[in-house]
Amino acid sequence: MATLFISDLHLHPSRPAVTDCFIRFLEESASTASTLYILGDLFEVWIGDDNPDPHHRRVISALRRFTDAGPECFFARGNRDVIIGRRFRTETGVQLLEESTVIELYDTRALISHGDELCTDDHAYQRFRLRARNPTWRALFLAMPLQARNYLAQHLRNRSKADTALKPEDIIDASPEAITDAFVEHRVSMMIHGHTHRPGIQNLEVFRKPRTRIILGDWYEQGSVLRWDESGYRLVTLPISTDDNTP
Ligand SMILES: [Mn+2]
Repeated sequence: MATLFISDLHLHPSRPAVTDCFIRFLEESASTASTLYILGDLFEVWIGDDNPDPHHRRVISALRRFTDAGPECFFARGNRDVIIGRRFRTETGVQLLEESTVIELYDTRALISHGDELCTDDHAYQRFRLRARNPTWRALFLAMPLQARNYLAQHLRNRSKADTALKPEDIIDASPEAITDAFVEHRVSMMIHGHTHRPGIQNLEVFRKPRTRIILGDWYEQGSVLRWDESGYRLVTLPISTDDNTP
């Protein structure tokens, strides 16, 4: 059985083919995966678990069918879906993770996170990040009527360049110092994260020890999955059908 990692799907009603690809991926993985880690930005925007948007409800139902079928599913919030909460957890059966989590897989200690905390050179973004993760700010936002939250979320997306970015070059990359610090602080030889939309597997040496950094890809042009089983780990891509009439 495989352990799967995904991030940065940015699911949105305007891109139904990506949502179809994700739901197909869940259906196919339900019998072949033991665990799925979703490392943030599953949704393009999340204004609260009480949003009745049919697109979101469809994704929630698909996740529920997946967890009911057997695999465990863990979710680390990204900057787009940072306020996902308890109701989402109950409805989907996924387990919510802290911002950074250390897991052990095939004798490897791995740090998993969304990855935005590593982009310390982007000061404006880090200020936004602190506010969005502040419980008081979150409670105030969630107390607003849905329509007002929708409006505010649109406004924030339009205003912040980093937040509307669809291409890797628009997102400031992780800082080398933050990467080194994270390896040392968490005493891990591996880290897995998304957010930067620059997929790849990097073999590094940090304080004379070999370390591996795996960056997950986004789901704009194709699906991107890290698959890890007894035979090792690899990044694989999934086709997104652009023909909506495909049966
Ligand atoms: Mn992100």
